[in-house]
Formats: sequence, C-alpha cells, structure tokens
Amino acid sequence: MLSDSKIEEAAALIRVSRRPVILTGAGVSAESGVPTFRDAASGLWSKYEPTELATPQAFQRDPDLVWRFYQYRREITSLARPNPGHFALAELEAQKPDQWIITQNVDDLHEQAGSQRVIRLHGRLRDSKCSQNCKGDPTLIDLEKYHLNLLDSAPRCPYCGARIRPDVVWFNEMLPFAALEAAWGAISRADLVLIVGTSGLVHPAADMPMDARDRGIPVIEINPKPSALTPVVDLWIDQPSGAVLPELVRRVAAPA
Ligand code: BV8
Repeated sequence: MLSDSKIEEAAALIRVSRRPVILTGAGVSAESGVPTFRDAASGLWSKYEPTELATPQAFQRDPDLVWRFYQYRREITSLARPNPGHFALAELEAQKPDQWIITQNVDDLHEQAGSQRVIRLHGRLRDSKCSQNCKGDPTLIDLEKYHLNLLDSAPRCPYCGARIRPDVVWFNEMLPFAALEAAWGAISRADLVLIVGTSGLVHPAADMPMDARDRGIPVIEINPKPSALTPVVDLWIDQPSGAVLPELVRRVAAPA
C-alpha cells in the first residue's frame, strides 16, 4: 500500500510549485527493464565494475572491451519502453510549463514518454562520436550510414580514423558546458526539487538538490532504498517510482 500521507504531503507541495525541477537517475528506468547503473554490469559483465569501464582510461586501454560493454547496454536499452513513472513526469510537465527534468540517465525514455524540457547531464547512449571530435564537439557519427554498427570492436571515424565511442560522459570527464549551465540555471530558479531514483553518489548531479535545499526549497525523494541524499531531503517516499509517480501526479491535478 502506498504510504498515503507522504504522497498527500508531496502532492500538496508540488501542487503549489510553479517551477519544479525533477532530478532523475537510473532508478526511474528500472521498471522499464533497464538495469540501474551499478547493476549495469550483470551476466557476462558481472566481473567488471561499471565505474571502471565508464572512463576514458578504460577506453584508451581496451577500446574494444569498452565498446562491447556499451553495445551490450545499447541492446538492452533499445528494447526498453517508458514506464508509468516516465509518463507521469511528462503529464506533470503538461500541468507545469516551467518544469524541468535534469537526468543523469543515458537512455531517452523521458523523451519517448513525451517530456520535452529535459536536460541530459551525461549524454545519450544511442549516439556515437569520433573520440577526437575531429569535426567539432561532438562529432557525431551515424553508424548505420557508414555501416559501422559493429558488435565487438570500436569502429574507426570515417573522417580521421580515430576510434568511435559512445556520446556519454565518462568519469573524470567534464560534463557538457551547455547542459551544466542549463541545469544550474534550472536549479537556481526552482521552487521545488523532486529526486527520483538516484543513489546520489555521482557529482556534480548530486550537488544540485543540495543547492536548492540550502536556499530553503523543499526537496522530495522517491526511492525504495535510502540514498546518499536521503538524510538531507525533506520528504522521502520509499516506494518504486513507477508505482508512486502516477498516483502523485493524479493527486497534484485533483486534490484528494
Ligand atoms: C566531473 C554515463 C569534472 C556513462 C555516468 C565530488 C565529490 C566526489 C567525486 C567527484 C566530485 N566531483 C567530481 C567527482 C568525480 C566523479 C564522481 O562523481 N565520482 C563519484 C562516483 C565518486 N564525477 C565525474 O567524474 C563527473 N565529471 O565532475 O568533471 C572533473 C573532471 C575530472 C576530475 C574531477 C572532476 C562525470 C560523472 C558522469 C559519469 N557518467 N554515466 C554511463 O552511463 O556508462 S554516471 C552513471 O551514474 C549513470 O549516468 C547513472 O545515472 C549515474 C548515477 O547513478 P544512478 O543514476 O544513481 O544509478 P545507481 O545505479 O547508482 O542508483 C540507482 C538508484 O535507483 C538506487 O538508489 C536505487 O535504490 C534506485 N532505484 C532502483 N529501482 C528503483 C529506484 N528508484 C525508484 N524506483 C525504482 N523502481
């Protein structure tokens, strides 16, 4: 049974919010069958730590291994469809024109569900680019067009011959400036932050809700397990987002 009073409390806060910001992590896609980031290396990949594969150093050392890891994740993500949580956030955006989603996720399930105001901090799994960005940052490469959608080795850039890589932000890489600027701008204007499905371990994403909190803005978290942010949020709903968000958004629109 959903914790009713917490849902009602959250709905009351969101109802009066004019500029909500929703920070999402891999948990919002879990009910779509996309393994969360820390579970991303399961099965054949279980002997690897995702954080060890998602680095430029790993790609430099063994581009084909890292390429295969991302082709494996692309395969899983390409089969995924938005879950009721993604659709609920798109519905909330329709009620709140100044809402922004800031996502750490590299799937595009928010966009597939209809969300239009989405800031992507860590890139997009389905896009590939020249690892040297030889034609500008980013030099995106259409793998299909060049028949380069190889499964087990990192293809070469058709322009300069450098290895092709996924267009995602790896650990120890700077986030895209435009995304960072948009995210901090949205956070600075936010009058409420809703955190959905993140362990709160990755920076600078994890710092964003805290900036709002320091300004006295209400911060709500939806996560079945405690995260690094749970101790500092105002309201923690310990339920899966696919179950909670539709009920929450329904109540925002029609007070109980
Ligand atoms: C940078 C793309 C400047 C690749 C990813 C400050 C302090 C400490 C360290 C740092 C710091 N500042 C910078 C760092 C270094 C580093 C960092 O954060 N390290 C940490 C981990 C120690 N950050 C960086 O390097 C960033 N760059 O800051 O540039 C710089 C440059 C050089 C040197 C220093 C600084 C770049 C970070 C980007 C990394 N790339 N993704 C890829 O995907 O392969 S991050 C990756 O983790 C994913 O994007 C993922 O989204 C993200 C965060 O993980 P979560 O989304 O939280 O997923 P996770 O699995 O962890 O948790 C899932 C949660 O869902 C759980 O809590 C679970 O309970 C919950 N859940 C499960 N089911 C459900 C659910 N919730 C709701 N409903 C459910 N049904």
